[in-house]
Amino acid sequence: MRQAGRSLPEYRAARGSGTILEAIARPEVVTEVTLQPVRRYGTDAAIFFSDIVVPVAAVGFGVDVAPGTGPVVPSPFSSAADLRRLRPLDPDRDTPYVLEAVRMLRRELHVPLIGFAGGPFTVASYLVEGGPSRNFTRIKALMHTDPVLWHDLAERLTDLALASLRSQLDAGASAVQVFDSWAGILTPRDYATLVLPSTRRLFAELARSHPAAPRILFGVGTGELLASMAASGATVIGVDWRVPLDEARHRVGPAIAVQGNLDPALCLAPWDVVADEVADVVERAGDAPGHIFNLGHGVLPETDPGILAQVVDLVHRTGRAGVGRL
Ligand code: 1CP
Repeated sequence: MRQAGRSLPEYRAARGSGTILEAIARPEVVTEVTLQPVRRYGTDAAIFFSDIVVPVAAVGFGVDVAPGTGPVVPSPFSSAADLRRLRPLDPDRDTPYVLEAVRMLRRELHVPLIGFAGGPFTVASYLVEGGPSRNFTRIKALMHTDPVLWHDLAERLTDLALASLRSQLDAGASAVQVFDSWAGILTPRDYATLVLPSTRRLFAELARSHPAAPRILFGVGTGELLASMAASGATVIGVDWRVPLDEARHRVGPAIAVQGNLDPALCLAPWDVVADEVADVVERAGDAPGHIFNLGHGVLPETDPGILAQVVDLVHRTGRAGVGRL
């Protein structure tokens, strides 16, 4: 349940008034904010508190995260010369605060910690568009006008994600999630030819260095991409609420686990409606080969924390014991 903590009063208190990138650079704040939803809800795993733009910000690309907006890039990526702004990540030097927070969490947590990074398309979209986008016109134009430059950009971002994920696993994370949140804006062919290759390399290299760590790939609106995503080397595919999980299972095939997929907006409905939907998700997920119960995307800020507590409790009572443990 990404951003499960964001709607909590204790989150604002711990985070203070600085920017999110400042909060992310303070290991004791990151540790506290990561622990809060686990404490309150008793979830079976914790998602590390950070952001997908941390590696690009740490190598000095020039990106900030604006309150109420998200990532903003005053000088967007536009030509081959901008590749120089994406030097390799040295996690010990560039993001020591991430590693310290992961180590602190490893000591505090009694459930697995999920480390994460942004997928190549989603991180590139912020760098090329200059911020959040509705139609993703600039990045699509770049992908189709200069596929060689796109390839070089995607490969640089894959190297950054790989270095970051490996460092999080080495510091004590148990699993990784790649958020290619906005990949669903692409045609299946563009995803398969322009994004899947770098994603495959990312997961292949992770499988080589950390074979035991589950690899989750997530995106929104990816119904038509699920079969392609299942060929990425991920061991778990995140599914949003638009595709029922039994149908998603058909699309990803028998060897891959699924994650999801309660509609976050449903958590604003009366409890009996929510309970029916939770039961439906658990039912459709079936048994094999694994289901991580989750929302289909992040928690909406107006969500009542009490409803989320009831959701977690219901899943624990009705889900199949042991199947969902990472
Ligand atoms: O100041 C704040 O509190 C701003 C809100 C916020 C938070 C809590 C942002 C800005 N980032 C984060 C933390 C964050 N980001 C986490 C930590 C775990 C958690 O809170 O549960 C994670 C996993 C992310 C990952 C992330 N950042 C994604 C992928 C996940 C997803 O939701 O699809 C994306 C797309 C971002 C970019 C981003 N950062 C922040 C915002 C508002 C956005 C989205 C902007 C947009 O709509 O394009």
